[in-house]
Amino acid sequence: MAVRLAIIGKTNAGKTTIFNTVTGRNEPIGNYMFTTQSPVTAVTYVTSPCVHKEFRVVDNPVNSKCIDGWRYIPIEIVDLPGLIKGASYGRGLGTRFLSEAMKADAFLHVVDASGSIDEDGRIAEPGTGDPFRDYQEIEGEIVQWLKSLIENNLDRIAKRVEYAKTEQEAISGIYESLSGLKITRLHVMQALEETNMSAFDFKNMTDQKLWQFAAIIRDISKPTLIVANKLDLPTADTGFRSLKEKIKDKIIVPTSASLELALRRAEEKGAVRYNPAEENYVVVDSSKLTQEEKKAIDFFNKFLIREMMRAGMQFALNVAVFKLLRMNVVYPVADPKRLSDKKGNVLPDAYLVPDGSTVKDLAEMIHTDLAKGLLYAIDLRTGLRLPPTYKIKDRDVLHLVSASKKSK
Ligand SMILES: Nc1nc2c(ncn2[C@@H]2O[C@H](COP(=O)(O)OP(=O)(O)OP(=O)(O)O)[C@@H](O)[C@H]2O)c(=O)[nH]1
Ligand SMILES: [Mg+2]
Repeated sequence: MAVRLAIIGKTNAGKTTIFNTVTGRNEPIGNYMFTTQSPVTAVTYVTSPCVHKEFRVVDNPVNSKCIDGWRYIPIEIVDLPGLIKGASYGRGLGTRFLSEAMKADAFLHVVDASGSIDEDGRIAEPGTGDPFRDYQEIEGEIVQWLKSLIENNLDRIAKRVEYAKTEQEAISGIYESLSGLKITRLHVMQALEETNMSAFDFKNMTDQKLWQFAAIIRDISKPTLIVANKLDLPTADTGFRSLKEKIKDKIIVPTSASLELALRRAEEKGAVRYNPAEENYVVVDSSKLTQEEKKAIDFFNKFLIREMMRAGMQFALNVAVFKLLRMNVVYPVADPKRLSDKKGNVLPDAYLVPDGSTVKDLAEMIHTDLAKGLLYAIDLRTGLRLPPTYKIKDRDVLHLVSASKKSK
C-alpha cells in the first residue's frame, strides 16, 4: 500500500498551490475562501540516491523513476478543502473531509507564515494575520472533530470494554470502533499510556479525559510536518520566526509555494531542473526563462536555501516520509544475477517500508504465495543469507527465496 500524505490547513494557506507544485496537476487556486471543495488525490515522489551506481548497472525502473542517479519513488498525496475555526461545528465547509485526511499516514499542515489571512481565512493585508493562531485553531478543530467521533461511539466502546475480560480485549473495543482512520492498536496503547489511562476508563469517560485522549491520538497516529508558506512575502520572516519559537515539537519547513510552482512550470518547458542532491534549482536554458522565473530561482536558491538551510516542497516530502514516518527504501529483485525482474528489467521496483519491517513483511507486501513458503532472502550487496526475521535496512537490494514460488 502506498504511503499517503494529506495536506491540511486553513483556507487560503496555499495548500492547492503546494499540491499542484508537487504533482504537476492544475487544480484551481484562488484568493477567495474554500477554493477547493472536495479532496483530490494524485501521485508525487520522494527521492533517494539510487543503488544502480553502486551496483554498476544500468537500471530500467518500473514502479519508480531514476533521474540523474536519484530514485523517485511514488507516494500518494491528497489536497483537502480548507478548515477554519468552528469547522467542527459546521462553519465553512465543516469537517466532513477530515475522515479523508485520516486515511493518510502523515499530515502536511500548511500555515501562511506571512500573516496574509485573517482569523476567518480571508486574504488580508500581509502581516495582519497570526500564523501561530491559525495553526493552533486548525489543530484544535481536528482534535475536536476526533473527540466528537469517539464520543459518538462511546456507548458502543463502553459496552465492549464492560464485557472485556482482559485489557487487550478492551483495547480492541476502542481501536476497532476507530477503524478507517488508520489508527492502530499500537497507537491506542501508546495514547492510553501517555494519558495515564486504562482501556477500562472508557466505561466512565470524563470530557476532559476524552479531549486528552483525542489530542494524543491525533498526535501519535498522524505525524505532522508544518509547511511555513508564502516566504516570498517580507512579513513572512517574523511569522516564520514566531512559528519556530512557539512550536518546538514539530519540524517546520519553509517555502514559497507560488515561486516553487513557477519553477516547476519552468522545469516542464526545459528551462530549469530541480537538483535533489543540492536541493535547489539549476538553470538549464536561461533563454527560456522569464524575468519572473529568474527572480524565483534567485529567491529559492539564494534566500531560502542559504538563509534557511533547507527548504522547499521536495525536501518537505522527503522529511515527511523518511524522518517522520521513518520509511526505508528496498529493492526486491527476482533474478539475483541480473538484479532484474523476470522480464529483465534491472532494479525494477523501489518500495517504501516502515522502519522495523522484516524480510517476511516484504514478502507479504509482494505476494501472499511468496510469503507462505518464504525461506530466506539474499542480500545482494554481500551475498549473505538473511532470515525472514531480518530487519530491512535502507537501500537494501534483496532476492527473496520461497519454497512455494521462487521470485523477487
Ligand atoms: N505570495 C504568495 N501567495 C501564495 C503562495 N502560495 C499561495 N499563495 C496565494 O494564496 C491564495 C490561496 O492559495 P490556494 O493554493 O488556493 O490556497 P488553499 O490553501 O488551497 O485554499 P482553499 O482551497 O481555499 O483551502 C492564492 O491567491 C495563492 O496565489 C505563496 O507562496 N506566496
Ligand atoms: Mg485549495
